[in-house]
Amino acid sequence: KNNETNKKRVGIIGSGPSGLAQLRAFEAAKNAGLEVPEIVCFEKQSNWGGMWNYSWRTGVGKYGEPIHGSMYKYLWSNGPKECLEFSDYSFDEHFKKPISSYPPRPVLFDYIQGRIKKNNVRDYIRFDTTVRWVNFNEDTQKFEVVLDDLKIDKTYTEEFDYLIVASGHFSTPNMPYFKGIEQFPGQVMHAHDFRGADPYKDQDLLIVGSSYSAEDIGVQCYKHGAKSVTLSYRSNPIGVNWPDGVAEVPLLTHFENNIAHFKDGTTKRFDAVIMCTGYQHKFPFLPDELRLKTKNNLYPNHLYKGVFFNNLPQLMYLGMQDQYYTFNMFDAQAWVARDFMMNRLKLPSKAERRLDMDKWLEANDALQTSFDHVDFQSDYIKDLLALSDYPDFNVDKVAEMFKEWLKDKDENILTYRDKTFQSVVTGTMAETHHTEWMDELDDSKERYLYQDESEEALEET
Ligand code: FAD
Ligand code: NA0
Repeated sequence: KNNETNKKRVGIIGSGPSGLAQLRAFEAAKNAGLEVPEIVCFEKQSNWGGMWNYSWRTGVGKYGEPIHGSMYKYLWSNGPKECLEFSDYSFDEHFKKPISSYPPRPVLFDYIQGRIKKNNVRDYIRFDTTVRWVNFNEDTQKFEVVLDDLKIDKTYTEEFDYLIVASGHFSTPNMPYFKGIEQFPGQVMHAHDFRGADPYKDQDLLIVGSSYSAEDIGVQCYKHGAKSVTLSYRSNPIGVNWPDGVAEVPLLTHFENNIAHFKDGTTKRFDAVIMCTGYQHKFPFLPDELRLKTKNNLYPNHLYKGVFFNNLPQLMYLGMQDQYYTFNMFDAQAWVARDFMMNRLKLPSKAERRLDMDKWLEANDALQTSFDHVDFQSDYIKDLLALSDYPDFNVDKVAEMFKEWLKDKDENILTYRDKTFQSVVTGTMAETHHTEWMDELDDSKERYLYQDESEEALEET
């Protein structure tokens, strides 16, 4: 009994892939017979999965909270699934058969849930609960977390010894202003509110930005029948071979009614504008001294090993980096965080941690090409893997796959999702999907997983 009351308490904010990785890490320790702390995970949505839990809503949710989701219909993985595979739960184990390398959102959502559905992990999560504020009490050395139970409209406070921030950072739009935009007669929105290409059929669409959202939303709108797609870049164009109907132009300078003017002096009329201008790291529930302040980059400052807040390592952040690696990186981070919380990993002094971060920040500053970025994040993953018993995987091979992927996109942005890769976890070669991506307009799990079988069955009868 006494032992129970002395148990350390861990609070986790968010049950997206990062928060779920933390729950899984503790579950793995528990299954190995170790005593784990008391864990509570808070999730403001009604279900887990974070970004992968698609919401048709935009603006605010049914309880008036800002909608977290930025994903949309017809979203297919933008990198090979072999680059994000959990090394403790393979795609083979989940789907029981090889699948293609670029599954649609519902299929990856299903995969994320597979390994945790087997245990009672759901019991640790309080859904429809928003973390409203956090205070660190210097006297007790505990976090006082103010929570809103949205369902019954009740505010309460709980204390934790450790706090994990896994609230994501692709949810709060960075929305620039362009002169004359207030007079633009068509729809102007941020990628965060984009829910699918259908409204842009037969329209002339302007997209501002030159990163993943711009590329993917542009290609999707082209695929689903936009009349034209114009991508406007600030620093560098995406620079792939675009099909007829898609073009890249320099930065938008201003609007005159429905005419956009660009830096090179050209103009074009548009029906709608989508700002694919990135997101802000936003933690409205954290006070100044605990808040991570960073832009989207591969090594946010002040996080030792990319996880521990250097001024107060009992505060940990997961998944705050820009991401080549995703699910497997969150796992590697969560395992390290777990070992610290279970006294299996000792951290060096604050000054030593500072030196380590400086080394990484310096390397980060020197990066130039996308290949350099891949290598940097691969080195970071290797560094993490050496610190815990998260099952090792061949990071160099994954890095090669990322580079293949970058080349494939350069070669043909419309067909790269038809390529296949080999798993570093099981050695399984991916299947070719039954329909080429450009012709596949249905992204449901049922069609993705079963259409080929039912077609085969039909042919046999
Ligand atoms: P999230 O998935 O964002 O989850 C954070 C969770 O925290 C959410 O459930 C949220 O509701 C909860 N939360 C936030 N604030 C609070 C609060 N105050 N109180 C309680 N709960 C809170 N990655 C890939 O690997 N492949 C892809 O194809 C891919 N496509 C993407 C497409 C889009 C449009 C976007 C935006 C991202 C994409 N990503 C992709 C990256 C994606 O961010 C990661 O895969 C992953 O979802 C990050 O996990 P996370 O748990 O860190 O954050
Ligand atoms: P993201 O593309 O939403 O991906 C997030 C972009 O915005 C940069 O091109 C930047 O230009 C531009 N930008 C910012 N401010 C601007 C301004 N004032 N004027 C013009 N352009 C501006 O965001 P970022 O941060 O990558 O790029 C911002 C995440 O979502 C990614 O991690 C990605 O993995 C994920 N995602 C995945 C998919 C799929 O898997 C689809 C969409 C998004 P500059 O000048 O700074 O280069 C299918």
